[in-house]
Amino acid sequence: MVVPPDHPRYYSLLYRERLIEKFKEGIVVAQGLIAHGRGEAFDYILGERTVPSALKAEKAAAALLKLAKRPVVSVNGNVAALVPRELVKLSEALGCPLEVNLFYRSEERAKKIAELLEAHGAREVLWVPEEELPNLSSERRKVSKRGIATADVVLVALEDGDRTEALKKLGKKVIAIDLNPFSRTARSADISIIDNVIRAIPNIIKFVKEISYEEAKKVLEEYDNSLTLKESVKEIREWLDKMIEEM
Ligand code: PTJ
Repeated sequence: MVVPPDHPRYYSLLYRERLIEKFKEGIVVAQGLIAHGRGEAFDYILGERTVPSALKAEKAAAALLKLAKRPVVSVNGNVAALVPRELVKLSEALGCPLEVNLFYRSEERAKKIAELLEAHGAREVLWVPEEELPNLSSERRKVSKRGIATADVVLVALEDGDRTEALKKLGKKVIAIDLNPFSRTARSADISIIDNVIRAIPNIIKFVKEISYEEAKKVLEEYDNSLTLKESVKEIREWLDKMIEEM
């Protein structure tokens, strides 16, 4: 379907079309369409914008990624469909690999996602797992030796809480992008970005390019994830109060 550019919900409809297209191509799973709907609902009550607390978390994420020795960006079906070019730009800015890691894993699907990222210019996409994470029974346990298995910082988006907890048990730092501030992922990550991946990834790229090593250290020293997470819920409350006043 061609989305009319003057439609008031143009971008929302455009991203839906993109997900459906990638669903038909076998990149996104049907469950991913449902997950996107939940994300849209949270985005709506955030005002479909990057709230101040999310921007703070995005800067902290850029700082942590910049200071990491072996960062890696984990990619699932939805993220690959929504922001393939931006994922490639982020991996280039950090000089780190992209790793396909799927909850509903099949080799065919993992390969298709890697090919999509390569078609957008990715130089290194890890998609053949050689190892398994302990403390995790889902397909997400399958990881690459040169990627998540040996990474010190892992960026994940649209995740289940189990893997975040398993990664943390291994001593890795986890940055999670999730529109739901109440999710287990958001509550267990080291840095929780309550924002749409569509806005979050470009913001992180911008901060990675701008921030110096000295500033990165300072940003992390001052950053408090639990406080930032609480602020995001307060920002939802303020937005809803504003909506009530306008009714
Ligand atoms: O591609 P696969 O096989 O790895 O499967 C991917 C899905 C998304 C199906 C899988 O990870 C899943 O089931 O995720 P959940 O448990 O539904 O969690 C998804 C979370 O992401 C929810 O908390 C949503 O609110 C949130 N979310 C949805 N869309 C976005 C989002 N967060 C940020 N940006 C979005 N665009």
